[in-house]
Amino acid sequence: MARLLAGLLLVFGGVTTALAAGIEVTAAYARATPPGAPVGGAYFEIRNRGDQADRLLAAASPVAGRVELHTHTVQDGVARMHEVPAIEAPAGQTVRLQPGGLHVMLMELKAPLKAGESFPLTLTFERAGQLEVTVQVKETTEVMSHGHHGHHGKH
Ligand SMILES: [Cu+2]
Repeated sequence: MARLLAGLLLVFGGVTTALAAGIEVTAAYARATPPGAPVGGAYFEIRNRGDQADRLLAAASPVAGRVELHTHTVQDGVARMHEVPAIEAPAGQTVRLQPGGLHVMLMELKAPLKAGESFPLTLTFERAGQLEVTVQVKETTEVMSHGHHGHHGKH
C-alpha cells in the first residue's frame, strides 16, 4: 500500500489542474482529520468549459475504503449530509464543492489526513471520463457547526 501510494503521488504530484474533455478541476483540498476519524471531506471546483452538461458520478482514492458524493440539506433547522447520485456540472459553469455544501466524502479512512500532505483522487464524469486530481490536505481552520454527526454510513 505504501509503495502504491508513493508511486501515485510521484505521478500526480504537482498537478493542480486536471483537464479532460472540457472539464477542469481546480483547487482540490481536504481537511486534516484527527486520529481515529473515520471520514474526511474533500472539496474542489469543477469548471465545465464545454457546451454540453456533464456530471460527476463517482470518486475513488487510495486513502479511503470508499468515497461518496455528498451534499448538505437543512431539515428542521439541522444541517445533515446525505449521499447524492451525481454532482451536476452544467455547460459553461463552475460548480464549487465546499464545506456545508456539496462535497466528496472519504469513507473508511486508512490513516489520518495530515496537513501538508497530498493524495490522489480519481473522479469519474459521465462524459469526460476519468480525471485524476491531487488533493492538498489543509489544517482545519473553521469548526463545522454540524460536523459529521449522524453520519451512519448507509443511505
Ligand atoms: Cu459527507
